[in-house]
Amino acid sequence: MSEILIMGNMPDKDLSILKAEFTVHRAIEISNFEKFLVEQGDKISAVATTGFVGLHNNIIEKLENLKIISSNGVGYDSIDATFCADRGIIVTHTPDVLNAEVANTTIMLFLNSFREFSFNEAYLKSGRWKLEGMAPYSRSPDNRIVGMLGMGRIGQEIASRLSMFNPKILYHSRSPKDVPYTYYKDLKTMARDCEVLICITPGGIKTNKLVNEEILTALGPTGTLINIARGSVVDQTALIKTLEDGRLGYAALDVFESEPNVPDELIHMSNVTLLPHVGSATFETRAAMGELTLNNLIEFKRNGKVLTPVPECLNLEKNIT
Ligand code: 8YV
Repeated sequence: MSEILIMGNMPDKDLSILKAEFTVHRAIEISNFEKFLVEQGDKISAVATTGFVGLHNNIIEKLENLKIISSNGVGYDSIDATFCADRGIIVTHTPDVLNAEVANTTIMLFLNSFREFSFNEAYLKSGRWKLEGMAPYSRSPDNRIVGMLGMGRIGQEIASRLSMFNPKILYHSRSPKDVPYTYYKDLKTMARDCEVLICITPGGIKTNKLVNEEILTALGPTGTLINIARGSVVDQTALIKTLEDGRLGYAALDVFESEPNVPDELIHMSNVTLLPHVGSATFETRAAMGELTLNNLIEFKRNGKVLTPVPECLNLEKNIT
């Protein structure tokens, strides 16, 4: 029976499905992981991991017979997919099944920024309504100019769900897409022209700190930054600085530079909405992501095929199948 190494947590139900197909080793149950890698690393042909946990190159190097890494999550910036492809290791992820949920979370961040639900709820619960009278007005989410950094599958779902607020949608990506929105080749120009900048682009070296001080300043004192992508896409120090000195108006964030650490400066700002990386975190969507993670492993074991390889491993899959 093939042997699999599971990194991070996995629901019991998924674990028993894997146990029927593989001999399972769980990293969290291995007391001396280094010793395990030396003594048993060559037996491992598959790894199940998550976007949070990833898999370091120095572990991959020790798994000499590794063939597949199945990662739970659409983002796989915690795995060096090019390094894996060069070694003939196929990496899979879980695209599409979370598009709707992540788009819903983005709409929640968008609405909370404009209508200030968190503030209003605290206003009621702390008794201020009774003491001070009606809460102050907030801004309408309707008819805004929204700039999207990224127009992939989730970006398109966000744009479509935003349509009920009658926005004008602009987008920046490496090349124009077949979508009915206005393309901007230059991110700074788009930041200057929009009121809300939504980040939904993959993390990794290519997008590291793409949203820097210059972009945040261009977004401006009444502008709103929404980050539902990866903390690494935004320069967090510049974000705090521009929010503090009023060069940027508002921020709504689901992701941070060094999770689960969130700077106190952000926590104490009233013009900021913060979520603990819950973009896709519903029972339903996490179940679908878990199922796809397992199905990639099982298909590969039974038929030598995978369902959702990452782009870097597409050619590899053609050679396998
Ligand atoms: C998950 C995510 O929380 O899919 C992603 O890329 O950011 C999230 O939906 C995470 O990857 C699960 O490990």
